[in-house]
Amino acid sequence: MVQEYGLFINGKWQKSEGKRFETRNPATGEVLATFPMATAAEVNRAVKAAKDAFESWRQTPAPRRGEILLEAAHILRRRKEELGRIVTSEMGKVIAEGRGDVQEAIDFYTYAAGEGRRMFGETVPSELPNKMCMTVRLPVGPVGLITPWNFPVAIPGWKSGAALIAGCPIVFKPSSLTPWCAASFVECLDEAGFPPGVVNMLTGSGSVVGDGIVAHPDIRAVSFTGGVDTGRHVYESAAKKMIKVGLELGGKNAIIAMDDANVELLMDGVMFGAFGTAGQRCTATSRLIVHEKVYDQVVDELVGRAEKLRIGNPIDEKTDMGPVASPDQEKKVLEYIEIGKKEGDRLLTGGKKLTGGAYDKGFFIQPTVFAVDRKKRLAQEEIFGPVLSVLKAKDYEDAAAIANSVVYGLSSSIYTNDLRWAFRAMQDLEAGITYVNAPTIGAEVQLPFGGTKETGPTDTREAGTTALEEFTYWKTVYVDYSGRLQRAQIDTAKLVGG
Ligand code: TXE
Repeated sequence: MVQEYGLFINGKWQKSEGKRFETRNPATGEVLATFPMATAAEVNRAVKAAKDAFESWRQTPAPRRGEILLEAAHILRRRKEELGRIVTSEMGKVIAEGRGDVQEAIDFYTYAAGEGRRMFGETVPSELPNKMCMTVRLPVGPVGLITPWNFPVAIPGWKSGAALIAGCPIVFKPSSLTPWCAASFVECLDEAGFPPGVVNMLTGSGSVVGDGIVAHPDIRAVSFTGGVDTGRHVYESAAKKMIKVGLELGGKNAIIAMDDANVELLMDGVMFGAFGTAGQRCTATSRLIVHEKVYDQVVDELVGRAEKLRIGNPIDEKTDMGPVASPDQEKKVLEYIEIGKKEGDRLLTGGKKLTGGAYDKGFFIQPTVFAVDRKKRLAQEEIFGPVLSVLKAKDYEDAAAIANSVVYGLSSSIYTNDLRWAFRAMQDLEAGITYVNAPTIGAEVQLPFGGTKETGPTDTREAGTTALEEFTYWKTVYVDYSGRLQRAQIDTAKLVGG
């Protein structure tokens, strides 16, 4: 029996008036569960529940909110193996990464729980006597969280952890490819004891549910991760209401390999960065920019390593790379492979859909490597699949110029043992993240995560100490205990004898 889920509104799983859709395993085609397409009226109901819950949630002391988050982290830990398997079954990443996806949510909830006892503001001296000045963070109100399929527990974990500790009730819409992961995550939040209305989840279409949440007058901030076109649309819609928007929209991340790089270490990093999660991470290594002196050696090793990867069912511990997540993803990646061939890029290995036997049931694509010229589409556009473009550079300056020649700016990396190049990369690469001697993936939750250029506006950052920015505003407070009117800028002149 395939499980049938409802919508989670006001602390209860509820039946929907909407049509139903099913979610499938991208490795086997098996139907996993069915979900409702929420209607516009149900969007309104969820937002109303969040709005009604706001008053008491904002007044719940932040350390108390933190205790519920910590409880959620414990529940997620208890269910980690089960949730990891759900991630792998529904999204297709290998099981070690499925567990990692859940671990990221556990880590962030643990971190965010502690934030409930910090949430630092500032106290600063006043220019007048017997007067105190400080800043405090306040929650913006009910917020919308719209998430993609590639980190189906981790990204909802980041967004909801920050919103909830800040004091904002959430209306959460997951990707229609991974609603089972989202529902299982929400079950954990429900068990942790968030009051009714504080957590709401709606499944359904981008146009009805996504747009409906963003445009709703009572939604006071939106956090979105997904494609650039959708992100731009969300940004425009939110701008009309003058609300805060956090956007994380992908990348075209590069590793620079200098001529002194440790090639073994580089290969380990490139394999994980380019083919981990079948290349479907916003931080995936999509370009490898190699110093001309080591180019031939690196390309040889790379092809050998890529051809050794074991492709198969991601639930099998021995599998190195699973399928891509959906027929649309498969189509898009295969189209890019054709574009590469048509534009004259040199196919070094891979380039085909895997067929025969169990492969016929899923969306398996060979790990693919192209030698690419810097202006070609494969060197410029996000592919979001197991396709790596290798480019040749004359020296560090040339490599950095190639790295920066794309519209995105999420992650970046350099492999070198020369301090000069490492420090130059830290300052020169136009990206929100730079790794030294590690691949472009591997974010830790206690540090900010986000990008520049078309990856998204730089004023918000998920995770880390900056996570609260998306969901809070600063209130400046002046307390005058002098017992008389003191005029800033006017009475201060007297203090200096004016
Ligand atoms: O993303 P969408 P998709 C990139 C990647 C991928 C492409 C498309 O290149 O191939 O985007 O993926 C919701 N208003 N990334 O189609 O459509 C939608 O239901 C509000 C990079 O999955 O952007 C889902 O919940 N919301 C990325 C979410 O937006 C709307 C990760 C993302 O879906 C909406 C994923 C609307 N009008 C894909 N329409 C990354 N940065 O890592 C859709 N949605």
